[in-house]
Amino acid sequence: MGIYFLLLIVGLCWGQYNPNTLPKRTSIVHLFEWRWQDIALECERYLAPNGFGGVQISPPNENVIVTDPQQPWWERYQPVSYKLCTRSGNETEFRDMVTRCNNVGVHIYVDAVINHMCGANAGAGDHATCGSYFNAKTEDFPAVPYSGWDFNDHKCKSRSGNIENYHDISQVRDCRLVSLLDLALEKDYVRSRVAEYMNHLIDIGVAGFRIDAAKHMWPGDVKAILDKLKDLNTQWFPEGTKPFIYQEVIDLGGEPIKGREYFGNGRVTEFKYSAKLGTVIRKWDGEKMAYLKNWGEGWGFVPSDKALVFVDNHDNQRGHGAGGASVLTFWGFGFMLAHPYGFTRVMSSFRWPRYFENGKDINDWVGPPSNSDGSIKPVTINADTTCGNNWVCEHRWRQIKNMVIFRNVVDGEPFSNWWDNGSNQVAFGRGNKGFIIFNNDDWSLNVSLQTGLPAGTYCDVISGQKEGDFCTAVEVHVAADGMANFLIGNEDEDPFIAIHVDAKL
Ligand code: AAO
Repeated sequence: MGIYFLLLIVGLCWGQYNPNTLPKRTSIVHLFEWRWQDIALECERYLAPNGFGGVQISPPNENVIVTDPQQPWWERYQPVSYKLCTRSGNETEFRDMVTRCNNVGVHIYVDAVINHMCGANAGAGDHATCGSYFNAKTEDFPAVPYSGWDFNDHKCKSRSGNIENYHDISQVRDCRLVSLLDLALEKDYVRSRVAEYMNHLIDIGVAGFRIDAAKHMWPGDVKAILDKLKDLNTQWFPEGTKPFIYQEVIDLGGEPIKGREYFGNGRVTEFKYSAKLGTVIRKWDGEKMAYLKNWGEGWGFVPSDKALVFVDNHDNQRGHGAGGASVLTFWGFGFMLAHPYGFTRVMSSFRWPRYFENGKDINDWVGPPSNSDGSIKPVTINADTTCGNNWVCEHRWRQIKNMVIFRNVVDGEPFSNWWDNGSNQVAFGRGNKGFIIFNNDDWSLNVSLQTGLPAGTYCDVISGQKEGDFCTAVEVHVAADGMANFLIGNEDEDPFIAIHVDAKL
C-alpha cells in the first residue's frame, strides 16, 4: 500500500522527467531532418535491435517554405500551422512512423515549436508546406487560426520589437527571437491551440516533447500549456503516463534567465555540459580530464534528474545557438555515454559543404540532402552498414552504437573506481558492470587498475566488438581480484577502451 501510494505520487507529480523509454534503453537519437518513412525503417532495422530508446524528430508541423536561401534547415523553425505536413512527410506517414517505432519499443519525441510562428519578413501567400495561406505582416494564420491579437507586440518593450538584450528578462520572453512572430502565451486561447496540437500528437502515440526556445517563454505560460496535456496513448504506455518534457533553455551562466526556473515543467537542456566537456577534452583554459572526477552537479550543472545532455546539437554543430566553439563531434560521446549524469541524446547529422569566410561558415543554412524538386533524399544503407546520400548517421558508428549499449548495460550502477594520472589519463567504472579508460595525454598509458568487474576476458567495444565468440578488438583480462592492465598509445585511432559484462568472452 505504502509503496503503491509512493508510486502513484511519483507517477502523478514527476512523470514529465521520465523519458518513457523502455527499461534498459537509456538514450535517444536526434534524426535531424530525416523523413518519417526512413525513421520508421530505422526503428525496425537498427534502433530497436541496438537498444536505442527513442528518436527526437524535426518539427512535424507546417512551416514556411523559405526560398532565399533555398529551403534552409531552419525553415522548419518557422510554423505556419499545426497541420502535420512537412518535407519529412505527411500525417499518414507520421502516424505510420509512430506506430511502427512504438511497436518495436522505440519512442518518438517531437520538437515542439510553440514560442512563435514564422519570421516577420516571411511575406504572405500559400508558400507553406501544406499550402495553407498566411500573412506574416498582418500576423494572420487562418489555418490555426491566429490573428494579430494572439501575438506579443503590445508587451514587447524593445525598440526594434526583437530581442536586443539577453540581460533584460522581459525582452527575452516578450519580444521576437530573431524576428520570429512571438505568440501571446498568456492568452488561454493561444495556450489552447498549442495544447490541441500537442494532444493530437499524444493521441497518435508520441512519448514526449523537446520544447523549442523555452527560454523565450515565461515558465508559468509553459506550465499552463502542459497542464492541458493528456496522458500518453495507452496502446503503448501504462495508464496515467505523462509526456516526457525537455525544455531548450540555453543557460551558460552569464544571463539572468536560469535553467532551474523551468524545473517545475520538466527537464532542461544542460548546455554547460557540452561546452565544458569540449573545453576539457581540447585542454583549453587549463582544463584537464583529471578534473572530471566530480563531473556533474559538482561543475555547477543542474541536478542529474533534471538534465538532458548531448555532446553537440543541430545548432552548435553549425555555429548557431550557443556552445559552438568548444563543441566536440566525436570524442565526447564516449565520456558522456559512460558517465551516469543526465539523460543522453546522440546527434545524427547530414553533411553539407562547409565554407568559411572570416571564421564563419556561410553555408550554415544548407538543408538536408535533397533532390532538385526540393524533396528530402532517402537515407540509403551501404553494405558496411553506414549511410549513403550524405547522411552521416553517427548513431551507426561502431564506437557510438557500442557506447549506447554500454550505457544500457550499466544502467543504475554507481560511478566507481575513479582513477586519474593528475593529467589527461582517466578511468572509471559503473559498479560491477562496466569500465572505461581514456588517454588524452601526449604520451602512452600503461597501468593496472581496479575495474570492479568479475574475472574474465573482455572485448573492448571501441576498437572493435564481440561478434559471436570472437573479439575483433583489443582484449582485456580482468583477474580474480578485479585488476586489469591497460595499454593505450597516444596515437591510437580512438584512445580509449571500454568493457562491460555483455562483452565478456
Ligand atoms: C532565421 C534566420 C534569421 C531570421 C529568422 C526569421 O537565421 O536571420 O531573422 O530566420 O526570418 C533556427 C535558426 C535561426 C533561424 C530560426 C528560424 O538557428 O537562425 O532564424 O531557426 O528559421 C537563441 C535561442 C535558442 C535558439 C538559438 C538558435 O535562445 O532558443 O538562438 N535555438 C532554437 C532552435 C533553433 C531555432 C530556434 C530556436 C527558433 O534550436 O534551431 O532557430 O525556433 C545567446 C543566448 C541564447 C541564444 C544565442 C543565439 O547565446 O544565450 O539563448 O540562443 O545567443 O543567439 C556565448 C554565450 C551564449 C550566447 C552565445 C551566442 O556562447 O555564452 O549565451 O555566445 O551569442
